[in-house]
Amino acid sequence: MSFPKGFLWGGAVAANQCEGAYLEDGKGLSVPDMLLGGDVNTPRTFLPVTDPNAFYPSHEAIDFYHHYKEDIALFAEMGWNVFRLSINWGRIFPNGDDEEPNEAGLAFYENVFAECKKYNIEPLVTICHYEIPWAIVTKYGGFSNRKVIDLFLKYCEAIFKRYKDQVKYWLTFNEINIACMGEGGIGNLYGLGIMEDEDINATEPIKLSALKSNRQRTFEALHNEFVASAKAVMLGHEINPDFMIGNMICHITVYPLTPDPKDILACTVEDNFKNNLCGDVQVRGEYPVWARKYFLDKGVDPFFMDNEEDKKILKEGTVDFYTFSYYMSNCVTTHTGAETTAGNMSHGGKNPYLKASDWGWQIDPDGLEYTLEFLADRYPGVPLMVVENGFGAFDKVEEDGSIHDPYRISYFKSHIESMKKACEAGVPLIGYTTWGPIDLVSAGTGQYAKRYGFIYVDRHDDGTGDFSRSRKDSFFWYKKCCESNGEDLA
Ligand code: BGP
Repeated sequence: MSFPKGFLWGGAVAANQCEGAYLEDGKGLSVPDMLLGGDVNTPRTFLPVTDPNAFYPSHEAIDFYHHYKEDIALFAEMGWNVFRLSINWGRIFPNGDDEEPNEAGLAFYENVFAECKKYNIEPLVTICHYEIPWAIVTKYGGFSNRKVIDLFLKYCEAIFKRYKDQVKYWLTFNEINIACMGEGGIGNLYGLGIMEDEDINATEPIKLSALKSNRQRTFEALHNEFVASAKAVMLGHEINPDFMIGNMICHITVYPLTPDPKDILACTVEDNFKNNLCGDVQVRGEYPVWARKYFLDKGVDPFFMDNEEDKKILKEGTVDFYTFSYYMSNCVTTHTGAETTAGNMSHGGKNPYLKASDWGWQIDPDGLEYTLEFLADRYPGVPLMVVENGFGAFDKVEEDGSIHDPYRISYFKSHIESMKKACEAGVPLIGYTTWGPIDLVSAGTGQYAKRYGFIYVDRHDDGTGDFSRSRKDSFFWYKKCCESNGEDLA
């Protein structure tokens, strides 16, 4: 028996990358609504005012807001039993600190969950997927302000209560460790809702990588998010003890580039800091033993680690399961002159044994097996779930409308085979949601052209397209996979 009975098969999206309708039914602006598109060579930029002449991809995205019935029917046709989606915080609390939640926003997701139920698809809901309300950025300074913990909990309370009989699986913050990637910038804005005043008031587009950041503020804010996440877990369990509430880590698997012991040490430091720090706090309920020194080495005063009340909260609010995104791996070296390559929210060392996508993301299915087995050892007994994995590529529509995407099928096949080996080795893997089962806006580049879907959407970076949906070859392949519980991968 490879995949256990009841294994969850499906796909994952984020509200801001698929819904569109960015101001409809009372929704307020959120961070991605301020971002322009880029491409593989042109970084995405931030423009703090919505310029009527600029193209903001999240404003219409793929218009899931008006197509959700059709889309969920297609998901059901593939044989899914889970659908990961996020609630856009700004639909529920348009200004982040409103007295009452916005009824139209609550009703929208209620309808979406009802539609899932129709097909016996279990929703897996990310509470905050890079879509912090813009007013929380400008008025409160994002999670660097402790008041935002309470605003987040008020939002959690509204959705936990409203959907307590419709949703069982929840994730608190998408890729919470993005704060540990790169030097502030993108992590600060996407993950923590922090921008320095000078950037907020800018009148020209700013590259996300050029956003100013302050490390001390970043890690204080990350700590506040840990506290918010732990409190949300406790609150959720009070509202419905059957809730399963997990974390979500952007797992960038790393290898030493050479057997030089200095590379091994450097790789361990990188792995600990980028991948393990957040997971340890959320699963074990305390900072790992090396955290204090890591912070000090980075010039961060870790006073927040000694807050006795917070320590108690972190210990009580540990997650019920550990989830992560896995796209690629990178190498780490202390040697100069090594080649680098692009990756998910970060750059890393190029691996001479691996090929990469057109966006430079290295394809490493063995790394997924390695990662699953590593996590099962690190967090014994904690159920694991791969909640993002996928292949962004240019697709070509043939004259007869068909789309042949063998590269995508091959990517998924090899990664699912790796998961199967991990399950056979005893890893408690409970489910798998591919990233972008339907084409959507890329988080990193803001492109439509970087397509992930089994379902093609007629929408393009120049703003053309009629939003119509069609099935790619991979649609039929994934359908066989889901329907056979991962056995038929031919
Ligand atoms: C993850 C994000 C997703 C998603 C994915 C693919 O980091 O959680 O939101 O977008 O990466 O990245 P991209 O869209 O940049 O190709």
